[in-house]
Amino acid sequence: MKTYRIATIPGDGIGKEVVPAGQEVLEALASASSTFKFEFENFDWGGDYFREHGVMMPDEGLNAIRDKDAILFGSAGDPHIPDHVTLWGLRLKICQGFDQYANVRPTRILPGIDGPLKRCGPDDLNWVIVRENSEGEYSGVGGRVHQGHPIEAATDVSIMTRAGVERIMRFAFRLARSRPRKLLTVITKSNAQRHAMVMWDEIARQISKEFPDVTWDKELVDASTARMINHPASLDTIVATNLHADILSDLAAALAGSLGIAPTGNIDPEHRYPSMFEPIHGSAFDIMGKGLANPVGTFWSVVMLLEHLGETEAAQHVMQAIEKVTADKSLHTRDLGGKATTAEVTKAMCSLVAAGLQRKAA
Ligand code: NAD
Ligand code: K
Ligand code: MN
Repeated sequence: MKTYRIATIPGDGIGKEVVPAGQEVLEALASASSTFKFEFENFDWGGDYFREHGVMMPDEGLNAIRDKDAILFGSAGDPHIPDHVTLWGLRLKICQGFDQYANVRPTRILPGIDGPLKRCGPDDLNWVIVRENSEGEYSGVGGRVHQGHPIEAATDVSIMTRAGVERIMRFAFRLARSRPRKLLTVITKSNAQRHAMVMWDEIARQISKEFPDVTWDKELVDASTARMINHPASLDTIVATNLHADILSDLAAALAGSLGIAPTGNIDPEHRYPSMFEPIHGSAFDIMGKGLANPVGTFWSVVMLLEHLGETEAAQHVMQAIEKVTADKSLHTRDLGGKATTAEVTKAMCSLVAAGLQRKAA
């Protein structure tokens, strides 16, 4: 029996509601499996930890989770602490500390969910957005001078390296090749950003030569927002910079029905460090502590975690259970127009997951 060691980091807000829900699903899965189990360790990092210790996570925190097989994360963001402090002090510290340079965001319309687009069914919207997750606009380099004075100036420098762009392009082309349509759209803004983005385009062209079986095109980021809405079926795999993909993937999640459903993986494709899986949403201050959080984004993140561990069959089981849950409107939370609570959805999900495996074993 294999044991996977999982770090859970709920963080703040509804992260504290959806991560335990995701853990319950993994426990239900393990209880019905004869080939693997999980060993969880929970880390109480986040806003409360900050109030007590002055930091979002301890300095030696990365060492405490370095030898885990994967991390299940909730959200960093507290109503009483500036967002840049919570983000850089926790989530980005882990992403950058473990060089999780590929952020992968699958998007599709699940059964039972009505997206806002007319005439757009499940077959018309099936994307994976690859976000560069280690540099670019979120490099953290910059500063402010003459703070508060009329002559104040501030910079956030976007740094792109050849090595950084080459590895994310190669990752995206490889992912596109693994999908049936073998189609990649490279998002750019090289008309206005005439240095780094021009290099980005050149590297895309260069790497494409390694993947002659992948069809690819290039699109300016502003135009791509319109394309996502007007011609969703023309897209499949998408690669974009840290900032552009951050924005496009929230749009993608909304087009697929709700921010509460969308998952993501912060992945170290070389498996040098643990990868981290999380719903794409944040702390959702407006609904926290009320049992209204949709846990489906976390369940889907659990699917990605299982895929990353190589547990493909278990991942498929959990995905099938998710699709049964979303197909049942009585299990829709308020963001989907329903009345179900986080706990009700989680309970239904756990019994489906356990039952599915038992049937398989019988
Ligand atoms: P948000 O994702 O927290 O919320 C946006 C809207 O979507 C809210 O109306 C919220 O109620 C709704 N929503 C989000 N997730 C939902 C779910 N699972 N079920 C039902 N409704 C859901 O984004 P925000 O309001 O911009 O940010 C709030 C805080 O979260 C900020 O501090 C921000 O920095 C942080 N944040 C963190 C992450 C992360 O840790 N990865 C990501 C985004 C935002
Ligand atoms: K999150
Ligand atoms: Mn975001």
